[in-house]
Amino acid sequence: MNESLETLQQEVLERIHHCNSETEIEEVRVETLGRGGRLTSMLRGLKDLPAEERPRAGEQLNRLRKLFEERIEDRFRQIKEQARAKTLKDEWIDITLPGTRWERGRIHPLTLVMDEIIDVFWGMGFEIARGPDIEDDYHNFEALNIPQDHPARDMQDTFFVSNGMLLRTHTSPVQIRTMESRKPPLQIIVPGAVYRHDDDATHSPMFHQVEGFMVDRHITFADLKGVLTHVLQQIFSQDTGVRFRPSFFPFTEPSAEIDIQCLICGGKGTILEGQTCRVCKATGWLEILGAGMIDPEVFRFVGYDPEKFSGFAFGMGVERIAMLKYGIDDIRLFFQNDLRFLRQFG
Ligand code: FA5
Repeated sequence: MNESLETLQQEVLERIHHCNSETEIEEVRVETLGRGGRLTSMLRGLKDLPAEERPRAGEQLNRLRKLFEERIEDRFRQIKEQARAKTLKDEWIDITLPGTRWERGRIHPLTLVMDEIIDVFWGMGFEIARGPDIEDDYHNFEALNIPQDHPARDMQDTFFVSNGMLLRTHTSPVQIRTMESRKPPLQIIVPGAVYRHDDDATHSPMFHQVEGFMVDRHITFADLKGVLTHVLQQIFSQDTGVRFRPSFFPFTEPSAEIDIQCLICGGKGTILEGQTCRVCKATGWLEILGAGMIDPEVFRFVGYDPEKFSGFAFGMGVERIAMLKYGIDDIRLFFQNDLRFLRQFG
């Protein structure tokens, strides 16, 4: 017994000493002190010993149990401490380092201007309507009185998709879609993206328009002038020069183009040291709007009686307005996502 106790003590202490994880130490504990453990079995065997040997053997076995329990607990604590020290070392954080600065996003200048335009019209009681960016030929051209092979189609270089579908070249098709499904009186604006095969300092292949139209009995060109003058004076300032020029659109008669005095060169046509103004191309004016009285032909397409109803419509270029408002001389800046540019707004 003495010898086997000594061997047991040696073996178990050795194993405890070499344990490197909580799992390993738990294994040793179960194998030694658990229900079927080696020491537990020996304790159970006490009853089979001759009565005179029992007290001494019992004392030795209990001493061993106490020793094992203490050592297991010590080793367990050591392993935990080592693990904690390793975590602290591996996950060390220098709390004196400056934190990461999260930059606050800003609203894109075009969104700012778009929201401002919408606000002005909203204040005048206009509703907002939307339509698809991928349009059919009928709504983008035909119903706007631009038949196949009509030279007016050349006014807007079109991106065709397939099967007669195209990227809408203007927001005017939403006039048709709205009038097809609703009856006058109507007072609507249509903000949205439009697409044309155009690309230079004042033309972008994707740009934004706000379409607007008002249809009722007795709407006149004076209403058109009144609404647009008020809107432009709200967006710019009361003293900004606005001019209406006769023009042509197949879907309005009479038609006008509306220019605003170039705010980049102050209407002079030249900037610093006599350099030609790139934005207004030395004219002192920049076209921002097309407008007119809705052509009776368009009313016929949507089933309105042109004898009863009249209306005006307009389409304004949002980028052009933003360029004038913020003094930007190249439309492409809006789409380059250069943070140095975008940080200046909002
Ligand atoms: C039209 O698109 C007509 N649908 C507007 C209209 C609506 C007239 C209702 C009558 C009644 P226009 O092609 O002129 O018209 O374009 C309107 C405005 O969009 C222009 O005044 C200009 O400000 C802007 N624009 C046109 N092409 C571009 C372009 N490539 N990039 C940026 N802005 C543009």
